[in-house]
Amino acid sequence: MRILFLVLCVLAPLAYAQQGPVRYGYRVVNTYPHDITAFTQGLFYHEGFLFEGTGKRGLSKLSKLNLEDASELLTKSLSQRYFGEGIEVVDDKIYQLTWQSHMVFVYDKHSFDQLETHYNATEGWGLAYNGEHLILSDGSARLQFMDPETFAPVRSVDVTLNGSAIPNLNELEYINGEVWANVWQTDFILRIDPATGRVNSVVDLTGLSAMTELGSSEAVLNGIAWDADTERLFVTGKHWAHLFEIEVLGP
Ligand SMILES: [Ca+2]
Repeated sequence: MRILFLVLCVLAPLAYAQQGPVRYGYRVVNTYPHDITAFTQGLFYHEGFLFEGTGKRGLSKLSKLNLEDASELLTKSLSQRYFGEGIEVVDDKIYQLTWQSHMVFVYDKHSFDQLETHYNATEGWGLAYNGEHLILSDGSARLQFMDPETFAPVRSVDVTLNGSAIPNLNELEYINGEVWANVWQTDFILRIDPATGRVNSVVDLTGLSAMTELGSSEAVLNGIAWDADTERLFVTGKHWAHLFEIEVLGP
């Protein structure tokens, strides 16, 4: 049933992509190790390091990682009852969502000491930051823009492709004025206009998961990180043995 839903909601609109959004391909620039046991739910690159948030109860954590060898420099485990989701940095704070617990944890980015918590009314999936608001996905087609001080929603948009709402927006990244979103259980990243929710273009990462080992049946593309200083784009997946630097190729 879920597969049928995805075909109708995601793949069908993409089939008409030649009349709508541009479809981009990719090239692998570099391959790095990634912990195959990590159920990747949040990913960003900041000041020379990779930060990853993982899910599953009892295995959820926030980690600061060395890109080259995936060694863990700092880690904070969540309590057994929380399922970790998206992460993002704002100034000196790192935010971490939980899936269905409505809890948002805020840590000092240097020590991972917990500073505060916030309430999120919806499920927590992906998180990004546009320099003013945190951008949250909750598994639906909606992106919410949250005040970082209070985590209160300021506005929202529904993401559409050729007029159809695209649900299952998962891990997010804000890149040069666009929101990039993994669509859960697909090989597609949507490039979204944050003002209107319209999908400007699609990055098709078909074939990438075949270039790594997959650690479980839940191993799907999820994790986009942008190094704005050197303009490097990193992607990985849940239970993937590798993280890839990719270059997006024109249609
Ligand atoms: Ca991200």
